[in-house]
Amino acid sequence: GVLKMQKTLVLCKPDAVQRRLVGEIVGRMERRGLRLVAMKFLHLTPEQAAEVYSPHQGRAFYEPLVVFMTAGPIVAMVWEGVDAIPVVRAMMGPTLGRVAPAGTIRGDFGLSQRYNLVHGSDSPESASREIPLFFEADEMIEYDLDEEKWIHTTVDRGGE
Ligand code: IDP
Ligand code: MG
Repeated sequence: GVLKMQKTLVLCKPDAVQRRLVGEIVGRMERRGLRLVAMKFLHLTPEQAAEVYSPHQGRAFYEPLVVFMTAGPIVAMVWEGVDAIPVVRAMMGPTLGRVAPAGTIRGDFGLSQRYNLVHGSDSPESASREIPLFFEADEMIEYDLDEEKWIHTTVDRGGE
């Protein structure tokens, strides 16, 4: 079929930084075949965290989520790849770590529903809203990875 290249926002949340799991998370994305487009280390203000999670405003977990997301620095990244949005979601596993399957980031490293290590955009619409909250257009680096021709085919090489 036609390959759908997508960009997705990934955050290593404050618990991932504190638990020194950033390299583990980044390494999984690299090894999967995704391509790093942008990355920064930052400490969110409450206003920024509230904006990131504004779709959840009013939910019981919203205020403590903002407190958590501002409790320490985070790593914000954009990753690109074929179907990168659902691929990253599958790599993360479900929200609640203790039911997340082994092999997922949350299932391998977490037990909590709030302290769940990683964020990934859940749809193209979310990615389009979330990426500009962290990155200007000129902070997104487009480049070729020589190995990419071994990661997926292209239409001119017969598709999937
Ligand atoms: P997701 O990160 O798996 O997409 P969402 O439902 O979008 O999960 O919730 C955003 C974040 O809010 C979660 O990753 C988690 O940190 C926190 N959260 C969600 N539901 C709960 C809850 O019931 N208790 C505590 N924290 C929650
Ligand atoms: Mg979500």
